[in-house]
Amino acid sequence: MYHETKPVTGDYAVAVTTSDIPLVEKILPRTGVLQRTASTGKSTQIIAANVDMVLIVTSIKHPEFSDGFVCRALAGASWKDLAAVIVLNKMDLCDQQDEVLKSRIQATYDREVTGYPLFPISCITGRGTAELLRHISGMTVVMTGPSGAGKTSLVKYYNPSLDVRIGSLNPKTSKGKHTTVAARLIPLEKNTAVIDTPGLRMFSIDHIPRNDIQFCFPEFRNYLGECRFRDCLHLSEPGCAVKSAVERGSISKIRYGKYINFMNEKNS
Ligand SMILES: Nc1nc2c(ncn2[C@@H]2O[C@H](COP(=O)(O)OP(=O)(O)OP(=O)(O)O)[C@@H](O)[C@H]2O)c(=O)[nH]1
Ligand SMILES: [Mg+2]
Ligand SMILES: [Zn+2]
Repeated sequence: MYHETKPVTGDYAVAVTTSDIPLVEKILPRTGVLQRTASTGKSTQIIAANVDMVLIVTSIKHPEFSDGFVCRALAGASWKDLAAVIVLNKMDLCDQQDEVLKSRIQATYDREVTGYPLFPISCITGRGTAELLRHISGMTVVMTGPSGAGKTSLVKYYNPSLDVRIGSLNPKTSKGKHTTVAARLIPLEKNTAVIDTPGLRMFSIDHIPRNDIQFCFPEFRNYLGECRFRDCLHLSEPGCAVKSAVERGSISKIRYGKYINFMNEKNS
């Protein structure tokens, strides 16, 4: 049966099931949509629909942590009013030296600073996985992250009987090999479901209008409206309350730096 909208993972649909292959008749209205700009840069791609939360799955190393990826994905979630958490996987690979980076990441993103819960976990030792499962209990969540961060390993950890492919990393680059090729919803216990998705090279946010980027940084919200100019974009305007907060250390310099990058990209 013909319908204009293509179903995406997480959709609810009305389907006719009189034959072996169900025919989708109608896709029900979507809530909680995670989007990014497609790699062609031309259209917006829906990663998953009807989700309650986004898990940004990353690692400190193998692959290396990227503030750019995390800030883009956080902005993408925030723009669609989706709650997000940062999952720092592969903590078993971290030694004393990596603790410095872990503390820095915590200081940049953690709940008190930026408003995002951060879960250091390991799919090998199980560290932090029970806390994360409690946090997503009863929800449908979508995972996004770079290839090789361990998204599929995490669903496999929660549901060991699952038939899924886990890929090795490229030994030279420590990046993944884009093992997962399609998004898939995996039911876990107690009305909880996780959507596993293919790893991304970049979480592109070209679809967010330039003037809206400021609203995608929740830690800016207390200061918006306090700038000298009503149309302040918090770049180099005098009397900017956001910039003062950065200078006082109330907003992370790294996060503000990403804001500037995103704004500059939209100029070019
Ligand atoms: N040491 C360690 N390795 C892990 C952990 N989690 C996953 N891995 C390894 O990381 C590699 C990539 O895991 P995947 O689960 O396929 O990663 P992915 O994020 O699903 O990758 P894509 O499907 O390509 O996006 C595999 O070799 C896993 O065994 C972990 O907590 N610790
Ligand atoms: Mg995968
Ligand atoms: Zn300002």
